[in-house]
Parts: sequence; structure tokens; C-alpha cells
Amino acid sequence: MSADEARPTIFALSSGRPPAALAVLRVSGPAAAEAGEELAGAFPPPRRAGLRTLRDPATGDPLDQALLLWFPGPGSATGEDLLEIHAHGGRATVDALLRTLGERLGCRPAEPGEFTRRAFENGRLDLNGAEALADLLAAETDGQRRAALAGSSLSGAIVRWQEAVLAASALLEAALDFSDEGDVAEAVDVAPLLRPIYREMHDLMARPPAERLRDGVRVVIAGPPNAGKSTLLNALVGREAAIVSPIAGTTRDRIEAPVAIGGVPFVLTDTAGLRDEAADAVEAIGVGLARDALAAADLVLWLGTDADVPAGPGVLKVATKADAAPPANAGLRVSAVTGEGLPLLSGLLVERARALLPGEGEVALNRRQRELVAQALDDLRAAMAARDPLLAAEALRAARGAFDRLTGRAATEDMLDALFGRFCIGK
Ligand SMILES: Nc1nc2c(ncn2[C@@H]2O[C@H](COP(=O)(O)OP(=O)(O)OP(=O)(O)O)[C@@H](O)[C@H]2O)c(=O)[nH]1
Ligand SMILES: [Mg+2]
Repeated sequence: MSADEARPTIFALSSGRPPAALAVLRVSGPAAAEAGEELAGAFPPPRRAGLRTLRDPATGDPLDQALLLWFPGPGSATGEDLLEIHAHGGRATVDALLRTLGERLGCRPAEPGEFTRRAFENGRLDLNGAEALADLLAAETDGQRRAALAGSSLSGAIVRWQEAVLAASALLEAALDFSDEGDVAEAVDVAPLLRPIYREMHDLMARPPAERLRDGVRVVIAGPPNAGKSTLLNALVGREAAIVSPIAGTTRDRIEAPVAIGGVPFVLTDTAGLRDEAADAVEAIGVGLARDALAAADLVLWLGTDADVPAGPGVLKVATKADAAPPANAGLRVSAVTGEGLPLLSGLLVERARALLPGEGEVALNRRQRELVAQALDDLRAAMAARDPLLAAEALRAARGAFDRLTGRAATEDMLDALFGRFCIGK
């Protein structure tokens, strides 16, 4: 029995939770054909839909009428034999089909991300492609969706980098092979081969990180007690996320509210009012948390006086209670009561946030990718600077190792578990 035959055949509901008009079930693995034929009889030709009656193989009872799609491996999404069943999406139908598949020898329910993991293991996509796919499935805004689509093009860039480094390595090895002992390949200069990809990787590192688009731009609302911070948060997110009261010191914890404004993902954070003399120990803790939040913010909405504006970039001054009180600062006047200034403030936030996010359709690196690209950049720099071709060859070998970890060719089990665990069952 080959290793492939030993692999369990997995199945799952790949579409959303029933009831729904349709349910898409997928069966992948060496026993997919056998299980499917017992269920549905002869398959339609590969990659063509065919209507079949599905039957319980034990009793012959009809279970459903469904469209079948047959993708023989290795040219399928998972790289192995893959059957797609487009059935009716009622709960009882889906349950009956899953139960029947589960009772088949060699078929077991798939774990989260297992279909994608098999695609990765069978070379259908690399680790970056899998990450881009996970981002695409998690995308809630248009920008996230576009970035996820752009992310899959990183794999192509890495192939080019690998080729350039391999060409440089070959040049060095050849020179080392042919040189005399005393005259070690002084004429070999790999820099012209490496400089273009070095520049490309360097530019990519300078771009805004992918996490900010995935997790949202962090906007912290800060200022003295009773300034109207919680009221402003509620107005911006359009729901009562934070308690509002006329008592100074109402907010003690950090309150985070994710929201999409103008298609841009934000996490707005309401904080305890900043004052030196906190009323009690709990408020003092809240003030400490507020200062931490300020330090980690991408943007700050400052509701206090001009004199107290916190240091750092990305501070927008906002003068609240425009309907009732004199402005606290020279910033934008807003009122939660009349709505004055709120659309303008939302617009300003979106404009500032866009500058902090990856450009539309641009590849952006996530933390894992940045660490590995940074390592490869160090190695390339060392290779270009090395006078000794042996050292240069060694540095290029290290760069190739970093690329292998980037594509997942040298990925660890823990890393793979963490990534594929992000997927839902059926993907
Ligand atoms: N007239 C008017 N009152 C406002 C406005 N915004 C907030 N308030 C009132 O100001 C008081 C304090 O509002 P909060 O939003 O709780 O203020 P805060 O800055 O979160 O206060 P702490 O959490 O205690 O630091 C409440 O009574 C609000 O109703 C506004 O735009 N106009
Ligand atoms: Mg508050």
C-alpha cells in the first residue's frame, strides 16, 4: 500500500450552515471515487456537472437529488481525488448525507482547514497562498478582500527571488570549481544578479503591514474625564458600546469596538479619562490602561486641551459638545447631540487610515513573512559584501533557506497547525 492509499478520505460540508437552498459537500482522498459511486452510481465526466439520485447504500433509500462534480487528482483543488456534491440544503438532508459518508470505510469528517492543508502538502499552493486564502475567507471589507487577492501574487515574486539567488549560487559554485587553489574566483561578482531582487524585497518591507488591514486601524479616543469620549465612540460605531453618564470617571476599562467606516476597518478604543488625581484605585488602573492604549495607537482622537496634546504622530484634535460648551481645543468641532462635525470626522479618519494601510491591490507582508524577508535581506547583503566566494555561497544558501521557510517548504508542524487551524471546517 502506498503512502497515498493510507491517507484517510475526508468529507465535510463546505457551504454555510443549513438550512439553505443548497449545500456543498466535499469528499477528498483515495476512497472518494468508491464512496461516491456507492452513494450516487456512475459519475459524470470529470469537471462536468451531472444530476444523480443519492441513495443510502445499505437500504437503497433515496437521500436526495443532487449535482455531482468529479475532479480526479492530481489536477483538483486538494491535489487528490475530489468529489463535490451540490445537494439540497435542508438540515435533515445534510445530516443524512454526512452520516452516510461517515459510515463509509476510510471516510472521516475533515478537521478545520484540512482540505487546504492537503492542497498545500500536494503542492497545489504554497504557504503564502494558504495565508492569502485564509485572509480572503476572513475578509469583511472590500479593502481586505482586495488585499487578500493581491497576497496570492507574493508566491510568484518568491519564485523569481529564488531563481535569482540560485543563478548567483550557480555562478559562485562554478567559479569555485574551476579556480586554482591560490586564485579563488576573484572575478565573480554576484551583486548585479542580486541587486534587483534586493531592492524589490526592500521596497516590500517598507510598505504598511498586512496586519493593520486585517485587524483594523487602531484609533484611541482619549482626553480628560467627562469630555464626551464614550459618547463619541458610540456615535462613531452607531451603537451603545460604552456607558455614558454625567459622572466624571465613568469609563474605567478600555472598551474596544471594531467598525468599518467608508470600507476601512477600524478598532475604536474608548479609554478612562486622563487625570492625575484618580478618584480611586480602580480608576487609577484605568488611567494606566489608557496611557498604554495611547502608546499603541495608530491614530488618536484627542478631546483635551491644546496644551495637553499627547506626543506622537497621528493625533487628531476634536472639540466635543459643540452644541453646549466652548471648544476645549482648536480642533474639529463635533456634537453628539446635533450630529455636527461627525461626518467630517469620519471622513478625516478614513483619509488618515488609508495612508497607514497597504495600497489597493498591493502585496503587503504579514509578520511571519516580514521576519523571513528581513533574514533573506541580511543574507543577500552579506553575499554581496563578501570578498570570499565561499562566504558568499554560504550566505546565499542561508537566503535560500529563508525562502524555503517563506513558501513553507521548510515549515514546522506547529506553524502549519497554527495556520490551517484558522480555517473553518470544509475548507
Ligand atoms: N450637550 C452635549 N452633551 C454631551 C455631548 N457628548 C457628551 N455629552 C454629555 O457629557 C457627559 C459625559 O459624557 P461621556 O461620553 O460619558 O464622557 P467621557 O469622556 O466618556 O467621560 P469618562 O468616561 O467619565 O471619562 C454625558 O452626560 C454626556 O451626555 C455633546 O456632544 N453634547
Ligand atoms: Mg467614558
